[in-house]
Amino acid sequence: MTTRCVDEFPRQASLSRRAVVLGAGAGAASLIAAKSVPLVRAQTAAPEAVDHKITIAPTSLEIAPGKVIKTTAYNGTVPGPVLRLKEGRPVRIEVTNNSGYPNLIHWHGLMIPSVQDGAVEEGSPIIEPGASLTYSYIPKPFGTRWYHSHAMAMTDLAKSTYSGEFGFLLVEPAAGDPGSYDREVLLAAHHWDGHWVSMQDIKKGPPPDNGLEVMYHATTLGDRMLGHGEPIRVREGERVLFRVLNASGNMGISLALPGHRFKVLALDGNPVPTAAIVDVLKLDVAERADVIVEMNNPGVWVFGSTDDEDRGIGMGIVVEYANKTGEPSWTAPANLKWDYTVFGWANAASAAPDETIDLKFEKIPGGRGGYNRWTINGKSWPDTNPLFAVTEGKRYRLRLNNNSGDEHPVHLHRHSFEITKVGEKQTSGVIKDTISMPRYSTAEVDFVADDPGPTFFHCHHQDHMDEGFAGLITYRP
Ligand SMILES: [Cu+2]
Repeated sequence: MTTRCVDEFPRQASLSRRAVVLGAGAGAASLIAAKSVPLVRAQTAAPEAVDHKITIAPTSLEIAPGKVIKTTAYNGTVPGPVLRLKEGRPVRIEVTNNSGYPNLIHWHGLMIPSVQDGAVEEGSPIIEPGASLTYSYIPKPFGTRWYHSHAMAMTDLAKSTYSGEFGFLLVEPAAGDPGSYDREVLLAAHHWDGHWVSMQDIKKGPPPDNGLEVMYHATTLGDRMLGHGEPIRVREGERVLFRVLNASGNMGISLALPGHRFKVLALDGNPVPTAAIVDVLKLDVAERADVIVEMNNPGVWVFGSTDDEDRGIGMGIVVEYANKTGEPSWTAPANLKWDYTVFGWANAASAAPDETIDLKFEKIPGGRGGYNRWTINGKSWPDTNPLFAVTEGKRYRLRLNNNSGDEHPVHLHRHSFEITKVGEKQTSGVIKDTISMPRYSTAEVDFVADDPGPTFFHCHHQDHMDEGFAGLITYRP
C-alpha cells in the first residue's frame, strides 16, 4: 500500500476551482481569493476584531505518568478551548494552521454556509501550513456542538480526527439556558496511539473478508487515562449535567456510572421528546449526549467504558463524593442495550416526505495487508459527487441500509435529521446530525432541505471516510 498524501487525493481536486487561502504569517490578516463564491467576501482581510483565536500546532500530552502522546491540538490543550457562542450572534474565529499539514476546522452540528463549514468537499477553503483563516458565521441552532479537523488522514494515524484536534462548541440558546442543574461537566472521549493491524493475524481464525483496522493502546475520557487525572468531585444531592462527546477517530464507546443512571436531555445537542433514564450511554463517533445524573449514591465510582478492554486502556474517569475515599468501584451494568427510539415519541407519526432516497453502504474488503474501501450505492467518493440533488424547502427521507459487518456513524453536514425508523420500529422527534448504524442494520431519517449549498454526507470513521464512504448532496438552482 502506498501512502497517498492529501494533495494527491481526488477529493481535493475541485479545490483549485474554488477558494485558496493566500494570507499567511504571524500577524498578517488572512486573505481569501474566491471569486466564484461570493459568501467568502465577508472573510476578506477585514480589520474587524476576532472573537476567538485558535492555533493548530504539535503538542505533547502526558495522559498518564510517563505515557506521553505526541499529537496536534488546538491552543495546546486537549480538548481544545471550550467555545461558548450565543445563538444568532455573529462570531469570528481566526484559525492559524501550524499543524504542518493542510488543514481546516469543521463546526460540527451548526447550520452555516458551506464555505464556512470547514469541509473542502463543500467548497470551504483549506488552510495551508503556516497560513491563517478567519471563519465568520452566525451560530445556530443552540446545543452541544463541537469542532474538529476535517482534513484527510489516510494512513497517517497522527492526523485529523485521530489527533487531539477537537473541542466543545456550546451554542447557548438565545432565550437563555434554563439551567436546572447544579453544575456542568464536559467529557470528551478519545482513542490514542493507534496502529494498523490485520485482524486476520491477531485472531488467527478463518480468513475474514477484512483489511487493516486500527488498534489503539490508550484512551481518555476527559484529559487523562482512567485513574491518573483529578476525579470529578461531587456532593450528595447534586444534579450534574454531563455533556459527553465521542471525539474518537473511529471507535464507538459505551459508558456507565455504576450506582447511578443517566437522564438523557439531548442527543447531538438537540432536546429529545422523552427524557428517558438509562444505565448506559452508547455514543458512536461524533455523537453527543447531554445527561443529568442525580448524585444520590455516595462513594467513589468509575464512570467508564462498559468494554473491559477499553476501560483497561484508560476509558473512564473517577467520580468521588465529598468525604469518601478508597478504590473506585466498577460494576458492569446488566443491560447494555441502546435504542434511539426510547427518546422519541412512540405514536406520533413524522411528516410525510416529498421524496425517498435509498442509500446502501457496503465494503470492498482490502484483505490481509490492504485497506478496505467503502461504497454508497456501489460508488466511492468522488464518484458520489453528487450523491443526489434536493430542492430547497422539500422534505427528504433517507432509507439507510448498512449492508456491511462494521458499524458506521453516518453524518450529515449543515442540517439536522429526524430519526423516523430504526429497524422495523417507527419513531419520531429525535433530531440528530449523526446516526450510528450497527452492522447489517437499517434505519430511516428525514431532513428538510433548508440550508442551501453543497452538503457533505459521510461516515464519521476517519478511515471509512478517507476510503470512499462519502457523498455530496447538492441543491437544485
Ligand atoms: Cu463507517
